[in-house]
Amino acid sequence: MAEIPAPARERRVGRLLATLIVVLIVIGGVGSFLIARGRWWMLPVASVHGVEIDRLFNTTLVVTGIVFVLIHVVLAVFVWRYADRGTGRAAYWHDDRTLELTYTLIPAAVMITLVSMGAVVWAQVHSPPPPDAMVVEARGEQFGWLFRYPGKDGVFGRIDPARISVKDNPMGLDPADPASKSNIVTRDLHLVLARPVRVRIRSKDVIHSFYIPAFRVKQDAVPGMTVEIWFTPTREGDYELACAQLCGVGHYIMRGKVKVESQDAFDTWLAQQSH
Ligand SMILES: [Cu+2]
Repeated sequence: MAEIPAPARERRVGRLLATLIVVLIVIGGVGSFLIARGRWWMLPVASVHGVEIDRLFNTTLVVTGIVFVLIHVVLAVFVWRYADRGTGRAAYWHDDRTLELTYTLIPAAVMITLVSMGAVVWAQVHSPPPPDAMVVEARGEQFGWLFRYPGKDGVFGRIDPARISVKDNPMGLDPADPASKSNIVTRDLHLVLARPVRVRIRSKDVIHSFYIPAFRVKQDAVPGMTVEIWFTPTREGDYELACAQLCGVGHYIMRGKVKVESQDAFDTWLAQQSH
């Protein structure tokens, strides 16, 4: 058998290695996607807005996924097909108007479509809350969450940071304000099923972030500001509130409990909370 010339042998080894790499990448990509979906995928959605956000997320993932695969297939085909055989010269030209317009306009159209879809959902999420929404305040601190319900009169009393006392007055309610009397301060967040809720988010010290993964809700809590968000829980149950902003050594324990329940159960619970 005639010996294979060196360049041809190298090419064959190169192609074998390329095939191996492509196969490994495909196995690794598909495998890790499946494992991630089973283990670390997003929690089942439990809010009205969350459904739209998930749809947007999946659309973006599919579109960018297709582009990613296509580009790498084209790259692999070119490496394979046009590998240097030790003969000839590479072609060179510039100024190809059609090509340049194509690779500019198509990605621009795709990006503008995705961004517009995102803007629509963003506008929904940040639209004014329905008038019948209940109101609750959430305050982050190093390291935990505190909630305040306005009580019967529906008014939040004045807060005075100088009055904050861990034991007696963690929220810093000002007793001089009559509206403070009916305010109810709690350690857990209870919400009513299918009832929109407006959350006034504040911080006592540094920047925290109010994050309830199951509701697809995430909003920074900024000291000196009250930031409002609203959403509507759609499933009864217990959920987790996390801080999504690295806020200090105890960041990891900033875990709050959220319970979504019927209006009756909520009223009973609220009545049991001390003022
Ligand atoms: Cu925090």
